[in-house]
Amino acid sequence: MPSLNVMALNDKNLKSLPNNVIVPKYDRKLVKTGIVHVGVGGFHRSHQAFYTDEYMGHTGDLRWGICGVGLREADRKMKDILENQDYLYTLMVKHSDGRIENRVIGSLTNFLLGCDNPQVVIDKMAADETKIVSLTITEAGYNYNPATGEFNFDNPDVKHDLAHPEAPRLVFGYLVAALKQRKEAGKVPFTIQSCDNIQHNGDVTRKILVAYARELDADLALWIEREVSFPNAMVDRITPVTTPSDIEYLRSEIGLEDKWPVTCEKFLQWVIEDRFSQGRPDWDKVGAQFVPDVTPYETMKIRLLNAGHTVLGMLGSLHGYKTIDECVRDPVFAEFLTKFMDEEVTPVLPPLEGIDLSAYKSTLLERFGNPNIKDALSRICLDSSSKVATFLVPTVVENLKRKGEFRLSALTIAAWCYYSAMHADQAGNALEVNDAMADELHELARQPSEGIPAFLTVSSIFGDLPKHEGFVADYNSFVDGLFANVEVKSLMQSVLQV
Ligand code: CS2
Repeated sequence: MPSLNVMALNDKNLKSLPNNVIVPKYDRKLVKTGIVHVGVGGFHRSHQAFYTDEYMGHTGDLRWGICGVGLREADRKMKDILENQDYLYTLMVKHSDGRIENRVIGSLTNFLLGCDNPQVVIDKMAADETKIVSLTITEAGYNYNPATGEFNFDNPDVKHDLAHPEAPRLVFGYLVAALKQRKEAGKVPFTIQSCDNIQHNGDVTRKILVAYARELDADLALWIEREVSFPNAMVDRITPVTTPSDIEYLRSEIGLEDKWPVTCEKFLQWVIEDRFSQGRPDWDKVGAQFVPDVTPYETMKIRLLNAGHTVLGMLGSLHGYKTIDECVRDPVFAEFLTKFMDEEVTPVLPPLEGIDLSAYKSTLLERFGNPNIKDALSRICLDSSSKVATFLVPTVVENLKRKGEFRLSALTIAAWCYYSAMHADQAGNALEVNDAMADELHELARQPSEGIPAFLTVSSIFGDLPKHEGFVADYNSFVDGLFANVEVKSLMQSVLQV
């Protein structure tokens, strides 16, 4: 059999790629850069960059190309790969029946690395052409206390940035420096659009950015508060980590050499508040929704999907499962997830007019069960200190207020305590830990759990939870069980039987 001719991904080869690869429908040379995006990981590339590519192809409105920005040395690999590929990459959409749709995305036009030259990034954000600066910096990147909403000024990088506003390390320094340029030039500001899984992500961004700016320049802080738009949004598309076999599949099965493709599910959703001070792509022409208030959508998504992931991530990891689909194929895990969604989350969700919640929940089970997605629990358990605080604790707090159910959440948090203490599953196999608070949590989780457990006293994550005797009692009994080597699955079964 003749071997497949492998083509490198770049502009020159776009026209000659195999027929089963979808390519941009517009002339990339004509694309202007209207968006600067900080945090070009898998999610940005499967979501906003995809929507924008689709939008430009559908409408021919080419003002909205995206300049990617990475701030840290760790982003250099992405910059180098994208630069070599003329900023093109392949989105591998994995359907649940095994089909893979391969599509080259053309909406990225450039990539700048802040740590190489902060001023270049600041100038790009401040440039007239830039209408939107968008962010996927992860929940942990917001550097705030989810329990109080306050910005963390103790972070050494924040201290550095306040002392060196011309050469910041964190995104807040960049945004404030660029907005300062706009203000001083008498220009209107760009819109700041958060695309992270945080409730009221725009409001949170505004609050912390204004607090940060106030430390540098009170007038600028007032101007930001008054003039800058921070639309809230709900974002959704499950995007697992790219594996070497994804890269190999493209090479050997399709004949395409892409050094960093992105894989994702077919499903996607983007619900956005329509508050953009300098215009925006009509993303609604390609499936996004603009609404006056995104609250019900984001609450539903964060508390069901993201928290559901966390529940499976913690319990599944202890049991020895590796992926989300593996968990939901286990009837005990599937039943546990369903009960968690129905009995702990649903009763405390805000009113959701026009949304069929039962259909949403069954779609979630289907999405989690997609056998081709293989979403690793190690990805789900990354940065758990931010995720538990934003995805799960608000549900527990609401239930405690309303005398609702919380035992499934308590078991999940107990499993996280075990995970943090042992850095291993119940059979002793090492688990990956990737969390800024890992050391602190490791210490606290190992302390004996009589009375108020040390682990729950991290107030930025758990707020007032340790004050609730009922919650603490359940939590302690689960922790005791896990440390006495009662299998996590039998604890789950005992909760399900009640
Ligand atoms: C996941 C999310 O990281 C996580 O814990 O729940 O990345 C999730 O896959 C996305 O929000 C889906 O839209």
